[in-house]
Amino acid sequence: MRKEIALIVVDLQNDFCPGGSLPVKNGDKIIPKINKLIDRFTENSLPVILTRDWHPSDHCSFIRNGGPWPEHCIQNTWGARFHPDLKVPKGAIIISKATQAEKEAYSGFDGTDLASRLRSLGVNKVVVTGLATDYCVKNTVLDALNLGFQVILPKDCTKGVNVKPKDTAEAFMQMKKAGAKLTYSRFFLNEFTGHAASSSSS
Ligand code: VGL
Ligand code: ZN
Repeated sequence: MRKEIALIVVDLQNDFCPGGSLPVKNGDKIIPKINKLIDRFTENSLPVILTRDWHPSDHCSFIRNGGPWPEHCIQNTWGARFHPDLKVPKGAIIISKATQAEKEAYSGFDGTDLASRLRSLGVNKVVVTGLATDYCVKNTVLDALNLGFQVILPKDCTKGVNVKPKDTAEAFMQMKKAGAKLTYSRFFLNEFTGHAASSSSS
């Protein structure tokens, strides 16, 4: 079976959820919906990619070093772990990003081998979910489009930080303008059933 579509779950880590150091309001509420997507991709032997923010303890994005953010997602700490409710499947591909002290990287493609991993799996379309809509999700989606991948974005499977109140709404508009297909996970899953059925019968 060709694996033309992959699921990308961006940064669903403890520090970005309530109780973490850089919490996205209701960030954990999207997890059950993402788990449903993970189940469907796994059942159909389709790739599931999890990105994680994976900073050294002296990362440049931290306020202490002149950056905009409190310390978060420090390598091998509780805050950097995936949220315990997330059903990380066996065989998931884990992509660590922003691993160098002096370099910020919001996109899962920035400084990683994500694009070549996807291409070698025959993937040309990605479904992007996770945190945060207005930072790492947005940058991952825009890079994916620039790299020639089609992008589906289920709006109910992502949440934003909203440093400014309209940031998430603006991020959705920007991603749509750039060519992402915005939808909701229930609509996507309905179409996906057809996709999976037709590819297994051919
Ligand atoms: C993120 C702020 C800082 C994100 C990562 O995952 O959206 N936001 N580092
Ligand atoms: Zn970060």
